[in-house]
Amino acid sequence: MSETATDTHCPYCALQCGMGLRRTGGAVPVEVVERPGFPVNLGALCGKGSNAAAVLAPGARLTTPLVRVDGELRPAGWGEALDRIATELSATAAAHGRDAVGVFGGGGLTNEKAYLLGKFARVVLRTSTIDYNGRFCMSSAAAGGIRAFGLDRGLPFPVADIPKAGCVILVGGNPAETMPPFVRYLRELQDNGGTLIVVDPRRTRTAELADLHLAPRPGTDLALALGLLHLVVADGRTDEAFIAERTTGWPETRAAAMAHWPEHVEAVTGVPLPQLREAAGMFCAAETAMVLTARGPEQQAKGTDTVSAWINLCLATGNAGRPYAGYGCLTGQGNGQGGREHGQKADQLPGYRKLDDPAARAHVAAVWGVHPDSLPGPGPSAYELLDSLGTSVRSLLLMGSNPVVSAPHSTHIAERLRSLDFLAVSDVVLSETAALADVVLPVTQWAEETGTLTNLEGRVILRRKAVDAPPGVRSDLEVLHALAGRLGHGEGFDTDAEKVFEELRRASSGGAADYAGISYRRIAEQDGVFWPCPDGDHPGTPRLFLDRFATPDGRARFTPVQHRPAAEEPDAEYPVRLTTGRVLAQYQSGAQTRRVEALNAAAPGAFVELHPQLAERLGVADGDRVAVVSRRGRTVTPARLTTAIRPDTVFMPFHWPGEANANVHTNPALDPTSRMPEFKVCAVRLEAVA
Ligand SMILES: Nc1nc2c(c(=O)[nH]1)N[C@H]1C(S)=C(S)[C@@H](COP(=O)(O)OP(=O)(O)OC[C@H]3O[C@@H](n4cnc5c(=O)[nH]c(N)nc54)[C@H](O)[C@@H]3O)O[C@H]1N2
Ligand SMILES: Nc1nc2c(c(=O)[nH]1)N[C@H]1C(S)=C(S)[C@@H](COP(=O)(O)OP(=O)(O)OC[C@H]3O[C@@H](n4cnc5c(=O)[nH]c(N)nc54)[C@H](O)[C@@H]3O)O[C@H]1N2
Ligand code: SF4
Ligand SMILES: [Mo]
Repeated sequence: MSETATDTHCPYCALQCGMGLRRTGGAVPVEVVERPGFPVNLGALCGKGSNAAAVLAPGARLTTPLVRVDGELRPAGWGEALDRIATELSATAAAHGRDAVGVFGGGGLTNEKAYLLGKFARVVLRTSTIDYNGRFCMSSAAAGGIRAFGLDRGLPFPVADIPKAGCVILVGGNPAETMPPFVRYLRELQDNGGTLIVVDPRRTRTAELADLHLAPRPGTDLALALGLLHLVVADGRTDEAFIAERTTGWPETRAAAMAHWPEHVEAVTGVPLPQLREAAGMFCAAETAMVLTARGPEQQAKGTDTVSAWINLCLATGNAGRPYAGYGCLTGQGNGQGGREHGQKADQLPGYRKLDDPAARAHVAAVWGVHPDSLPGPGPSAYELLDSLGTSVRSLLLMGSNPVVSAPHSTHIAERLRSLDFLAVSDVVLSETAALADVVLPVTQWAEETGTLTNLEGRVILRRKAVDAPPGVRSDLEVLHALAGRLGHGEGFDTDAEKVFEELRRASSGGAADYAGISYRRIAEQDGVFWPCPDGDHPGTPRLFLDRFATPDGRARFTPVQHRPAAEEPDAEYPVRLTTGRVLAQYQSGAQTRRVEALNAAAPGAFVELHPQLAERLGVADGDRVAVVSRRGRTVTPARLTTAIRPDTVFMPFHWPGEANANVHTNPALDPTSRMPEFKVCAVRLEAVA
């Protein structure tokens, strides 16, 4: 009997491609089918999406709780596992204080889960120690956006607006591998006569499409943006009317840019001056233009200032606050956007409210039925939290992240996790981090549950349940409900996602990310609703800032910024820059995608990408094993030779654990504002391995 497909979305990245799921009755219980009607991807999926169902098979995933006994993880009942967690978390709080209990969340969690996890930390554990992996993802873009516009939403316009711009500068993003269906919008831009400039130290598949590719040294995007602004000012191409009417702070920013001579910028970035001039010319020639950043410029210890520098370029040329123009960030994880709006971030309450704002505390405390003074204050950022494990933080509840593979200086973080008194992990698979836990909880996945996520456009979409989970598996919401109950909070932790969403609507009401007018019914009827949407009659807000920016005076703020070197520059001992990122067929720490045969066939293992000139000096041929050595450790992987990378730079993807793990090397130097680690540049040397 053939059955109609359930409309839902891919479990992976922030594009949240629409897909259909049809039940099979087999070991892989559903198959992925096209959902051509969803406007963002129009039926297209990448290989991760089309193969997503494989991880639903019982053989690929966890189906029973595990509890560590005599040093080994053994199958256990849910009662025993939950009792153990509740007992250990209480014991830690009693012995070391409430902040010694930590919570670590993930940007892949639905809005409902992220909301309830934050509430669990603040109301049940009453700990300030909560943050999430989104800190490693878009935190610099968020900080830069708030600084300039008073609000952070990845893209302030729908993706379908991108082809209508005259010029797009894409800085440090490789959507041809990280969001393939998105590439259609870049192609349409060019078909419409618009130009695409890609800034990346590597000539990626995305850079191949560009009209102009700038290949700076990793970590020099801030200088590059200042150089472009300098050229724009020197050529008299600023939009003085826009600057006067809609911005503040231009004189200081103008002065800062004028101090950065293009010749100096050429020397710092390695981008030839004629290319800088060409880029500035293309950007200014367009009627409307956009700058889009992704992790390349953001994952730096100066990521926030770098984002500000690119926003300054937009503001100076009048490319903000009007249609088909502006600055946007391509968010990363499935719910990278919503995950930072509803309270799992160290400094935030639901609705993108600030935890240190008395009015915000009063509003949310009223929804939660607690006294505002009982809410803890802001806590440490993700890396600082992980770094303090085993010292000030003694027990950790982790939901939706695999930091053993994905955190910077990963060997250090693995050691910190091992030194905890107690670690509980809820996951769908036995990740490298779950393997270190004292208790592992097997939870339901995307196709087995309902919930909302907010995509890179700020569009709130609905994940629909298509199939029952195997017996023995429970949802994250059920986990939080059960733990809250054991810790004295029988009420206020619903297990029904829609009921949690109804509470989230009230908690977010009046906040910057206002979801009050969004309902499951409206999302289904409208193919998603864009926040802010303050009431049921409000249509939602696909385009932000058209009339005013979200600052107190309604004007966008310039921020004067200065270039500075990376936290770790090459020297005689470590002469090469290492940068890191992604490949098409693997997702993040690989916890899910390394369990999918088709994806492993396409991307079977780690490698280090280097230029033939560098390889020749080392005496290394394509495929040879090469050691990469940094101040933090050593990895051995095959060499992949390509002329597409700068000869002074090497690249490693971070999807694999162990001796191939790129994060053995990455430098946990943090951005002072966003607390983003410097994933995108550190110093290494390479050695041929016999
Ligand atoms: N296949 C796949 N897709 C994914 C993911 C995945 O793991 N795999 N993860 C998702 C998530 S969470 C995210 S955050 C996004 C990330 O999406 P992207 O930002 O597109 O991905 P990255 O590969 O991290 O980085 C993009 C590019 O930055 C370049 N780069 C490195 N250093 C620098 C630098 O200093 N300056 C500049 N300008 N560029 C630099 C790299 O060469 C790389 O090509 O992808 C999402 N989609
Ligand atoms: N060197 C280097 N390191 C990086 C980056 C880089 O560019 N370079 N990028 C950084 C970025 S942008 C990101 S976003 C991080 C991501 O890094 P991680 O946080 O490690 O991301 P994932 O691998 O997606 O881990 C998610 C885990 O949660 C599980 N999971 C999935 N869905 C659910 C759910 O609904 N509930 C529960 N309980 N578990 C679930 C998955 O099985 C997986 O084990 O990596 C960062 N690390
Ligand atoms: S682009 Fe992202 S959301 Fe779309 S199918 Fe691929 S991983 Fe899934
Ligand atoms: Mo990310």
